[in-house]
Amino acid sequence: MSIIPGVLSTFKHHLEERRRPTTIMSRLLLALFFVLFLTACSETPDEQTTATAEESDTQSMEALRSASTEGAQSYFINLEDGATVSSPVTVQFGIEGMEIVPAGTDQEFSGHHHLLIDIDEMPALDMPLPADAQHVHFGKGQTEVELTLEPGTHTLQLILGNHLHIPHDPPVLSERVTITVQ
Ligand SMILES: [Cu+2]
Repeated sequence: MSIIPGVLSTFKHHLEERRRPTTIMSRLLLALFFVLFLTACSETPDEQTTATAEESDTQSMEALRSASTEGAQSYFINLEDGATVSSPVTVQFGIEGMEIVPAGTDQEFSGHHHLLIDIDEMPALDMPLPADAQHVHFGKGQTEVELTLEPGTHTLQLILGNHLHIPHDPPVLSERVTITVQ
């Protein structure tokens, strides 16, 4: 009965179609769900199944990264490591080897700037960068910001993100500069 495998594979295909997330947000929610799920039941006998789920999820996020050009880097145009500045300070972003485009523009070798403020540990490079006061997105393609900082020592670093805010492969980073705000 050769019709049965055909029907089964059609059915399986249908299931896979249904399971495929349609938007990035649902992929992210799915990723978050898997992380929580894995944390909750990492000791269960179901380990084989969950490991497979984690693997395929990692692959799908990995596939959303974009390639960078060789030697591409970002840099601070008007800030040097060790500089003393007054707040608010205008910080200008430079880029070499890549093009700056607004977020959402899926174009080869391009992206938008993100400023990491006082970040000690680099965020995950295979996921969208967090968005908060310490991970600032410049999704309109801006190349400078007027930054208000508390007096004291601060670190600043640029990282480029692709159309989905995911760092490139390899990541396009600036030097991490330490500045003193008077
Ligand atoms: Cu972004």
